[in-house]
Amino acid sequence: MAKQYTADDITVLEGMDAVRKRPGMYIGGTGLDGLHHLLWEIVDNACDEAMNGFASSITVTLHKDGTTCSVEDNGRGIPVGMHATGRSALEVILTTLPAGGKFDNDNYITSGGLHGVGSSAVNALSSKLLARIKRDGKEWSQEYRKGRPRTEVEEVGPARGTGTKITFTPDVTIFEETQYDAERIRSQLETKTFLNKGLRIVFRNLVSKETHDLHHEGGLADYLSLLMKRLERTASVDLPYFQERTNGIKIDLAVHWTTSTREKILSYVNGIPTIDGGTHEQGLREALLKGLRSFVETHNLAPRGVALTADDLREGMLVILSVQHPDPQFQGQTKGRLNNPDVRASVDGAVRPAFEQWLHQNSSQGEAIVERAVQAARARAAARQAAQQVRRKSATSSRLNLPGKLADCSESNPELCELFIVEGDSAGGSAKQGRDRKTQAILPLRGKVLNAEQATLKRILANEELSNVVTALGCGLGADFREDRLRYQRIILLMDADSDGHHITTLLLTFLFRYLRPLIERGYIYIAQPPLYRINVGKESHWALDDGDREKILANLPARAKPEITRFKGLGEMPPKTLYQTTLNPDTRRLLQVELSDPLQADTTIADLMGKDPSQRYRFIMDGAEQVEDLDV
Ligand code: 28G
Repeated sequence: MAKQYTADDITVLEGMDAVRKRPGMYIGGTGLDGLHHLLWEIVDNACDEAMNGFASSITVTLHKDGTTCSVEDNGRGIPVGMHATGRSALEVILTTLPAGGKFDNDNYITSGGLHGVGSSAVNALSSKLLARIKRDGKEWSQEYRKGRPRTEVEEVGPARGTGTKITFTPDVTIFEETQYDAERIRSQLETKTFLNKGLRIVFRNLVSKETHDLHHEGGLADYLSLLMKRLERTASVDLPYFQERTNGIKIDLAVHWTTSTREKILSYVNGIPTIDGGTHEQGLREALLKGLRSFVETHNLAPRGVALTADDLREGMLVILSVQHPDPQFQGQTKGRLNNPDVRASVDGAVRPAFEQWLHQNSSQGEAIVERAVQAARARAAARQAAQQVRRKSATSSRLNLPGKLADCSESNPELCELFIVEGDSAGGSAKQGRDRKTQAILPLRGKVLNAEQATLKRILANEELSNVVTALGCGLGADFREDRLRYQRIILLMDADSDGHHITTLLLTFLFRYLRPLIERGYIYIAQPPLYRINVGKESHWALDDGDREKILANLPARAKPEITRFKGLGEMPPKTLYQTTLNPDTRRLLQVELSDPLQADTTIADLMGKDPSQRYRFIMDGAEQVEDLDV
């Protein structure tokens, strides 16, 4: 019998059509991100059922076609009984957009207890969706096409247990790409099991016929250990895992103090990464800081002569913080910052007493944290002293005190000036002859560059090469860095294209990272890319950066061409004109801009949030620099 249409049906159709017309508004886009978003919506609902204590296991299946997904939980099962409207709860959940809910409300982030939110959007954007519910000893089934019911809710047989299973196929007419990335699914699911201690998710990939049993009894503590391994960091102190509940929020926390000098907090709210931090991170910082300060006081651990700053106490801290909040408010361009003002005090209030108690029960660990901070404070003080000496020297008469080996440029506006730091006197000579004297300065390095990672600042400044770099730049270093005194806004490392050259580059970057990090952060540091080969064909010259480049160029030459190949053994061998043309001339050279890369971005959940970087950049991962072998001791 034909179904009678009611006003409700019209609303449903309009809602489903609205989603199909503007999918981007509901799931963020129709590319790969949007496609994966469909799956997270359904998975989140299953996780909610688990987090609320009704389900203990979730199975996610990527079917053979690489696009159809199933999610199954063993929770209570979505209710299938009839509403007064003549519609089942199941159908309402799967076909109505939450009014004033998630989709037009900036604040909404996760379902956070609101069941079924988002399933309707998934339904609308699926060419086919099948819901199977087990409840009260029976199994029920309903099928949809593009969000429209194709069948009634039908009883299909008896059932053991309870639960919900949703199988959907993303609509190829909506999505640009419909093949799922299995590794992305696996890693996102694993993050869920870290954030929900004890939760078990089985991921069955029927494309590769692999099954992953994801489960982390230790929750965040396990996550932290994994990160430490990935970062190759070593713990100096580890704080056992904390779990606190206050004012309706739940806080999960794992902390390590590592031997690295960097501080890193990874935070989540309702399982969503808050990459820009927010009030929960503020509260946490305060709690840890005040806790440590009171520990220092009661145990009389304050060092003589140096003050422990907040930065000293937090150096090397690696934290994972996960907060569950019933009504999170997010802020910022990407909604990556938690903004609820009360959370700050709640987190501080919950974490501080727990931390203080731990410190008093584990005072040797506490002392180790303080000892670490004292070392950081001493290093800072030493850096300041040494830098002041350098500055005093250069303040007497800035130009007169420049290193003798520096061939300075005539221009004095730093925005227009470039400094080339060049390996070797002979290359330095060619560069001096070939450069544009108005804007390009050349500083040749002859001796060895010290590995700043393993030397004290005093030794570093006694190293002639590095101290020349510092004086040429004019901006001081460490805590006394003054950007307004910087003499060049482009600093270009020009080394031979061989392993010695790469080694010197790494050593210089290590030094810059440790003592002049703002220069890297501001994008002032570049690496020149001198060619290794010249390939002459008739009157034409091609330049190849490396062997691969050379092969590519040769392959593209006409069959009858007779190329003449010259290999430059070093920059010093290159005629000044050639050096200018290939490496110095701003119109024709290629430079790599150095930028810091956060090793934690290897974490795929965070990588998901970051765009792809189209420009050519040299990502300098500091934790990698510790592997630089020390050639200069
Ligand atoms: C497998 C894929 C995704 C779900 C449930 C369970 C209930 C539910 C879901 O109820 C409507 C609104 C508030 C009661 C709740 C079952 C209470 C009693 C549920 C899922 C009705 C939503 N029995 N499991 N929704 N509530 N799993 N997994 O979506 O009043 S959604």
